[in-house]
Amino acid sequence: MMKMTMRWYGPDDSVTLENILQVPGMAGIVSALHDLKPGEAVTIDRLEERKKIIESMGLKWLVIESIPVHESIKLGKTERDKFIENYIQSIRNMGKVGIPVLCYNFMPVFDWTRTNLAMQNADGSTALSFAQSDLGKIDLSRGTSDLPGWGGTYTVEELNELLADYKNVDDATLFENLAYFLRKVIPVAEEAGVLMAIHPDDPPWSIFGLPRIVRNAETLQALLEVVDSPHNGLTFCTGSLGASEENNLPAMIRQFGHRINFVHARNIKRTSSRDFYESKHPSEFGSVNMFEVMRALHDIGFTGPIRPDHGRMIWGESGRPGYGLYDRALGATYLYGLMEAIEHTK
Ligand code: DNO
Repeated sequence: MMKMTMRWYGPDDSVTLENILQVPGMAGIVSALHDLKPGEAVTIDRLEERKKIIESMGLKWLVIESIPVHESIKLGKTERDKFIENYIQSIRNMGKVGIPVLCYNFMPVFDWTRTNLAMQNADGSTALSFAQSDLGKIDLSRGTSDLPGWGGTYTVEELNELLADYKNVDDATLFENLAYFLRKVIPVAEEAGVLMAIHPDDPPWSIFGLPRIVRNAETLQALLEVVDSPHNGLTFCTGSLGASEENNLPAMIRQFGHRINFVHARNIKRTSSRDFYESKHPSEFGSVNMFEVMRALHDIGFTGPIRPDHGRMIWGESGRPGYGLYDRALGATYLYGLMEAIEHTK
C-alpha cells in the first residue's frame, strides 16, 4: 500500500496539520524548513523541532521537500565542494532524525514556473497555467517581477549574474555537474538510510534558454545510471512529466520501477505542445490517465509516499497558489479511492 501524504509548509501555513489529519487516509507529511538559506546545512535541532510538531498530531514526517541545491553546484563552480559538504551534512542529519525520503531538484535558477497563478475556470475556480507565448513576453533583464510567483526572489543584479554564468553551461555540462553531485551524495545517503528523489523539471523543457536535463525517459534513465543505487531515485511527478506529450507515464513507471521513491500525482490539461493548465485530479479532466498511473504504481509494488499536488482554488479559498486545502483534499481522496479499487480488484 502506498502512503498517502500532503505537503505542509510549516507552522506559518494557513493549512494546518489538523486540517490535513482530517483528510481521509493520511499516513504522513511532506515538509521542509523553508527559511533555510540556499546552501546552508540543516541542523538536527531544527529537524527534531519540526518532527515533534508533526508527531504530536499523530502524523509521520515522511519526506523533506526540498533541500535546495546551491546554484554553484549546478554551475560546477569551484566553491561547489563546500556546498556539497553542507548538503552531505543535511543528509546525515536527516538520517539521524529518521526522515526517509529527500525530494530535490536540479533546475537552473527557477524551480517550477507558471505564467498565470490564477487562470479563471468557467466554474468559478482558478488554476495555475503555463503558456509558452506568455513566457516569451517576459524580459528577465528587468528582473523577476513579471514572472508569476518569482517577484522579488532575485535582485536584478543577482539574476543577471546567474543568467550570465549559465551561458557557459549546456545540457551536457549540467548533466556532468549533476553526476558529480550524485557521486558525492549518494554514498552518504546510503549510509544514512535516506532515499534521494530528484524532481523533474517543470515544465519539462528549456525555459529562458536555460539547460534542462530531468525531463523524459532518456534523461531520467541517464541520471539513474550515474549511481546505480536505490538511494539515487526519482520523484515521479505526473504533472511535470505529463506536460510533455512524449512522456508515456505508465510506461515510464514500469521502466523505473523500484527507483521511484516518491510520487506527485496531479493532472494537467495540455492545450498545445507547450501550453497547459492544471486541471482537477481525475483522469477525465486532464491529459494524464490517473487510473493507469495508479495501476502502474501498484504493479511495480510501490509502497512509498505519494501526494496530491497543486490544487485549484475552489469554494472561495485563497492561499498559497496550488497549495490550498480543499482541492488537494479532493485529490487525495480521489487517489485513495483509486488505490482501494485497484487493491481490491487484483
Ligand atoms: C511545486 C513543487 C516543486 C518541488 C521542487 C522539488 O509545487 O513540485 O517546487 O517542490 O521542485 O525540489
